[in-house]
Amino acid sequence: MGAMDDIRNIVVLTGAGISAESGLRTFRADDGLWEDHPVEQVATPAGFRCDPDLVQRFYDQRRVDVRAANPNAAHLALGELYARWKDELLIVTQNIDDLHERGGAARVLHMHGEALSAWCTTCDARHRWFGTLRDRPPCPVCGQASLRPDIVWFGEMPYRMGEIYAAIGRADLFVSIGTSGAVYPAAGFVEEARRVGARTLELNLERSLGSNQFDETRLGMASTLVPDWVGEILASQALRL
Ligand code: BJW
Repeated sequence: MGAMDDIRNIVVLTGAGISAESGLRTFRADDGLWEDHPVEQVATPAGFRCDPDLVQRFYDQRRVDVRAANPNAAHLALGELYARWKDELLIVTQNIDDLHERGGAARVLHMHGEALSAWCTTCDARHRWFGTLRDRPPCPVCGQASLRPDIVWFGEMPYRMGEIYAAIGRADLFVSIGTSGAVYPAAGFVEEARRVGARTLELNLERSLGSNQFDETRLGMASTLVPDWVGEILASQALRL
């Protein structure tokens, strides 16, 4: 994109596409997660009430998959940006994996929850969780067998929205990586970024639903596009210092 020399504060939004090359399936592709598991069944509170065993098994398997995956070049590039960027950088992810953290990004907001977290619906405690939930283990705090995946399903309020909108309000650049733009409120962040005067850049395999709202769209694989963009933005910072 054009002159990047006056960019200080950056908000990066990521989606399933950034983890696709780490072997984690996206949702809406032909071979995506929703192909085998209808969204109403596994990603809504009603689906959980209707068949908790099926939903717990689905997320038990997602937990296994996340632990087996490794960060790819896109996560690592954002980790490097995190280490070297001197002004504000906030990574907001819709992903429930921990590949940003393992790629070196220390501060990541998981707006749709985390695979490796369990939430007790009795006492509201959250626990880092590596095992299964389908066998109904007791909550380590209150002892009740009421742990569910700490995941934001459709109709539930995404996490940390106040912090996210505050960061967008300060942003000079908003970058969206590997998301189809099908799910709100994340799909509306680009509009908010434009409203506050930030530049907007999309890095994705194909045009997202909100693609026409971005100042610039670059199409390709995240493992190529993200390191290239990180190289550019770090070079612009070096020129400024
Ligand atoms: C690559 C690549 C490579 C592939 N390199 N790229 C306004 C209008 C209409 C509806 C609503 C609205 N506001 C709210 C709603 C309702 C609803 C919603 O958005 N519905 C839509 C279907 C329209 N939203 C909600 O309910 C949200 N809550 C909410 O709004 O609360 C307020 C409220 C509460 C109560 C009442 C009323 C309002 C909650 C949304 C929760 C989403 N949860 C999920 C599942 C949980 C996590 C999990 O199981 O992992 O989150 S759904 C699923 O979609 C998951 C994802 O985080 C999310 C986004 O998907 P993502 O990441 O974009 O993946 P894909 O597969 O769609 O796209 C991948 C992209 O990558 C593609 O474009 C590929 O091309 C690309 N790609 N390989 C680069 N190598």
